Amino acid sequence: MTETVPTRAVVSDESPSTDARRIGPAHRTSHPLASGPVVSPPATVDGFVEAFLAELNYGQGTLLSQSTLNDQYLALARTIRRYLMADWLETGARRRQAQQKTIGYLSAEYLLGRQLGNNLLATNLQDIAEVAMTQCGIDIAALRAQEVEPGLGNGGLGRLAACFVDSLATMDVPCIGYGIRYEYGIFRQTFEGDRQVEVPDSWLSLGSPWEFPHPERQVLVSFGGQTSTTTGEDGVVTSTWTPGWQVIGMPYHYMVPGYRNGVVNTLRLWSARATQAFDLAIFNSGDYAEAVRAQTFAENISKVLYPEDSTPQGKELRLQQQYFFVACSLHDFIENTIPADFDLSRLPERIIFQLNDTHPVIAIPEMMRILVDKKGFEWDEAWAITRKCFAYTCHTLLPEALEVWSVELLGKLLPRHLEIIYRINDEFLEEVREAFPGDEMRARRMSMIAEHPVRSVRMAYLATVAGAKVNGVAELHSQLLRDKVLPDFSQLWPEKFTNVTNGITPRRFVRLANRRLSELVTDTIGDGWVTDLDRLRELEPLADDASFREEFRAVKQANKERLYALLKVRDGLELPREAMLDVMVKRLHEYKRQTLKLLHIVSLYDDVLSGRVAAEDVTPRTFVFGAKAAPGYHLAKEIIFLVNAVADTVNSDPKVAGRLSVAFPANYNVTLAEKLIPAADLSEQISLAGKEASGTGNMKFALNGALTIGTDDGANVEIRRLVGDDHFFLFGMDEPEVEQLRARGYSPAAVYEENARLRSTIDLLASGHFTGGDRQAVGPVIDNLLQQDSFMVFADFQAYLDAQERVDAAYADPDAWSRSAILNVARSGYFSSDRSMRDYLSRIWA
Ligand code: F58
Repeated sequence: MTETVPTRAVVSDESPSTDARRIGPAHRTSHPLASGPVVSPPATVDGFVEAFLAELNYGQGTLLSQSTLNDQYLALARTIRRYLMADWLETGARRRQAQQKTIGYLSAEYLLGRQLGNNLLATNLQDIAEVAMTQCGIDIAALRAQEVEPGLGNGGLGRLAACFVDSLATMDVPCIGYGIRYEYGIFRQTFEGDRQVEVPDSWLSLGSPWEFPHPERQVLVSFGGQTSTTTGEDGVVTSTWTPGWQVIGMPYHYMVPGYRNGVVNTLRLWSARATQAFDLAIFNSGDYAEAVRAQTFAENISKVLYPEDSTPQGKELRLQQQYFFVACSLHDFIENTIPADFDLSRLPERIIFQLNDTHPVIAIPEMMRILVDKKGFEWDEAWAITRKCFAYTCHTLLPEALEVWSVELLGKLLPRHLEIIYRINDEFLEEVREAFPGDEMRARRMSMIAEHPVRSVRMAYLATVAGAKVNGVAELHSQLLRDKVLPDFSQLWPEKFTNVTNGITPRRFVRLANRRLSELVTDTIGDGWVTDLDRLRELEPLADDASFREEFRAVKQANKERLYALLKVRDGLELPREAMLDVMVKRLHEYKRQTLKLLHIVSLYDDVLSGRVAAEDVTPRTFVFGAKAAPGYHLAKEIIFLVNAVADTVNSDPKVAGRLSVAFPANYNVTLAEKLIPAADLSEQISLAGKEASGTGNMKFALNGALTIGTDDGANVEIRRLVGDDHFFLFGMDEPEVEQLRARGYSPAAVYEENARLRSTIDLLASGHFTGGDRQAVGPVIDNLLQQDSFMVFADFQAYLDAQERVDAAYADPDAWSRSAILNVARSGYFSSDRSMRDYLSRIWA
């Protein structure tokens, strides 16, 4: 049975100022239709057309003949929603009844990608919708293109969250994804004069048909103020927090449909609102800016993803965001999701909050505050409960990426939480001293409070101490996390540490993005692979089948042509039809080494310019980059400039025409990834060994039949082991070699002096050849490489070039290449996020 009315009034313990009577439960009617079930429109073309026109007429308030493309897109989205609604309500009701353990996925990012195609796929309505739209005289492709993807994430971490919630719905596991509904997601990247310019991403401006605001579930969140302690007659000291200011968290619900299984889970994203829209008295006095000051201040909290944090205000805003969304989420689960009379000492039976990196870690002291200050638990019991309610996933190996918050800021914004952290830390350090008597250095190393350069809280340590489990995201990463990042903790609690190798959803990244390959695979082995990706193994024997290889190559070629047609319209790029497509797409970061890829291109070009190699002997290649640089990361932006400058020169030089082309389409995002990845021949995964936690792009490429050129890093290690050495181009130092070189003393200048090819490549770049003679324009990147090269680009340069020669040789034999590509697909089933979820369920959430 489904319910159509809310069952409970939902206001916070500290009631928001909104009139509670108006957001309480409705009067329950006794009308026989009131308790459902909700009926979906018929899954027929006529049923679809009727529902669509109803949405257009009654939802958008327009006639088909008068409607704009956007009207039609919104009506189509709402039509698909209708088909999901009954399942959504039913899943919710079932979950409330079953009272199973729920996964509360706490993530500051969800990089969802477009919803329309995914939801049509999940409901199996693709064909019906297409015919229905044609009957209405509408090209469904134009409506798909109208959707602006919600870019509520930065990169792999955010996309991983989106893949995980997809898999959990497909596996019918209760999960609520909690996060922030940023008004502006990751910036839209444009290039001006080859330089990155960031434009706000107003993804909501044309309407957002996939979200459902729920003002009746709003929550009040407090900040600032001070704490005071009182000692009761029994001698028990209690702390009281008197906050300085508050904001309202307003939830928006999004459907997370499983793949054709009738399950729809919920993603609940919070938007910040002021407790008072404006001050009427000040407004009437004529000071309009001052009258809305408080509102602007409050609403800034969910305004943008990753506000620039180089200023103190920016830092504070980030901490506000983090506390805001976890406070809302914990409150939502404890007060509004589990029954009102639930015995909270049994909370770990009902919830495990998975901390997606350190951004939500402030949830730990918040849970303690709720249990001790609000619910009256003794500290020790509250701590025992809290330790079972959280698990922590780390996504980095870069020490500078481990978040810390200054004690000053935390104390100002969340004074009670700081007290709680201090007590957790004191008790934890006691435990350390007991386990390692006399080892005071160890206790200091393990303290959650760092003393230098400023007194700060190490959020990863707090998460490790409180978390029931701590995991890395690929085998190598988990090992380095244990041995290098958190060695003291893994000695103390070896059983706490585990690995779950990342995965990706085959629904979006194969079935949806690569329809041609999906059809070929389904025609060959049936469609079971979509939810059981290991079945791709059945393709292995087909690698030796010439006609299958032929079909496989035709799929790749068609995907390339689809990409080139898109890039022509989207970016004005003309790319040759017949060339190896060599792709490097990921966040721009020095450790990922986009510069190494750039040096490869420049060296090939230099070979031709200098006459060392005849142009006819160069394997035709098209290099595609996609990357955004964090707005405050200056060197990364210089690298983008240089890639664009090289692209301009190479593309317009007749000496390499038809041989080398470089494309850098702006604004790489999920939508573009879905077109690029299925077209790629070669996947570039060339981070310095020991720096990439896992990578997930690497998995997407392998599953779509690209071969990888990569270092022994992150999940590359597992990809290579599974697909086989012969079908993966490994190069460069491994992690121990990197460490040895660093210990010996690494001098990039010495490598430059010794390697003539490197010298020639760098000299050509430095000469200003690519920047209209301007040598200064290349200075920042070249100087950094020559003088620092923190990620050892020069050290791996020669090995990389050698491996690229092996790539060329392999590509010259289309049959052998296709065989390898097919084996990559067949052997990559392990990288389904369904498998990752099974691993989380058995190793962490059990
Ligand atoms: C990524 N992290 C890792 N962080 O780099 C990648 O290896 C891994 O596969 C992926 O997580 C999923 O586990 C990542 O995307 C960020 O975007 C940070 C967010 C906070 C600011 C700094 C970047």
